Amino acid sequence: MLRWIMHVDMDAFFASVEQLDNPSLKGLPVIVGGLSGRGVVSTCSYEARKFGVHSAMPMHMAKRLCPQGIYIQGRMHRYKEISDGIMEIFRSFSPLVEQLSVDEAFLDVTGMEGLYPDVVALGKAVKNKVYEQTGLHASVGIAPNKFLAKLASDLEKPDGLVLIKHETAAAFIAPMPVRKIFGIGKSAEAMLLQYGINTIGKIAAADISILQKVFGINAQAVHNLACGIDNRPVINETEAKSIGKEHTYDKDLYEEADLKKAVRDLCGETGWRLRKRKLIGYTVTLKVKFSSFKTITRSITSELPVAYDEEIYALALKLMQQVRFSEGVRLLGVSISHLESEDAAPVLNFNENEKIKKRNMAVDFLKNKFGESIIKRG
Ligand code: TTP
Ligand code: MG
Repeated sequence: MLRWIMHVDMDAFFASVEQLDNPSLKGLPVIVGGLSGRGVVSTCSYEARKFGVHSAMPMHMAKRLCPQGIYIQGRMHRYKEISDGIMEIFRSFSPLVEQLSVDEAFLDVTGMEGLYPDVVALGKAVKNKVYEQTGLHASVGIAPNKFLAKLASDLEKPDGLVLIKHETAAAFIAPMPVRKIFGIGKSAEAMLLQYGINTIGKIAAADISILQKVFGINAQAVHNLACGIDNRPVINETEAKSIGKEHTYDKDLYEEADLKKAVRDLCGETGWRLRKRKLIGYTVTLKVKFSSFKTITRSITSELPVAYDEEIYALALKLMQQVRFSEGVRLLGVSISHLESEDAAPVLNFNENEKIKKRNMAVDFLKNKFGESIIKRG
């Protein structure tokens, strides 16, 4: 059956909320993030992007690029509050809503366009309602599937609305660079270039045997995406499922090296549990309980699905940078949520981490056989 999938993503979300709560900041380069020494940029307003500032950039670098910027410490609970309201609005348009992160979701709106002049009018109605009820702008992509809808919502940001039609989808994406495909990174891009493949259209036209050399067992999945085909359903997440592991330490941890090693071990145990259930996840959460029993959690959502220890650890490290370790740590926890079946993900980080995959498989084999305490990364 032909579907209509909508992807909605808020524009410069955290920064827009700051401008909403303090209208004198409208039109100014607003940068939101951690303001401590090792802080990074969470996001910035489009005015600040002109200076080259972007998400995940160290704060000190942003300050160099944009000294006149207005720097604001993030207020997660406020963003979460607004996010909840936005998700509620989405649910008023469709019963099938899959929240991807704090500011984006997929809506399966198949059939609902019948209530409007056309599906674009439905997209406009969603944007308008979000704006009326929150004062914030969203960008919308409407397409036959998740892959195309997400790609579309990004094309005319901010305040964008892009429709990709069923009949023209393949032709529409054909001239785009290969990196637009979920999961194609720098090294896959370089390998493809060796075969003269530099656009999505050329992947679609390529011999599957060539794609196998680059993508291994994921060749068919990549080929499908390049042809505009993606059958993943929109999954209504009614319960917040997560998998993880936490540990209370005999002695409080103080040293950075000890903390990192502990987090790394927890990532290994989380990854193993995830892979045992044949799942992948998008959001990694780090929990820290300090000597004073003060407890905090920090989360990060990855664009790509993660399943391997190293991928989980890389995200957990980013989260560690957002935490001020000013006292001892009693407990650490790592968990992963926004889970999907391994098969539901279009492609994992393939290629880039063929080696990582083999290493994880070897570790899993031993853990499955002898129990999870048998092996920890050196
Ligand atoms: P995004 O939707 O990726 O970014 P954005 O909404 O700020 O900007 P736009 O969509 O218009 O390009 O992420 C949503 C929020 O998630 C963002 O406002 C801040 C947070 N975030 C981080 O904290 N760290 C990150 O590295 C990224 C990418 C986002
Ligand atoms: Mg956004």
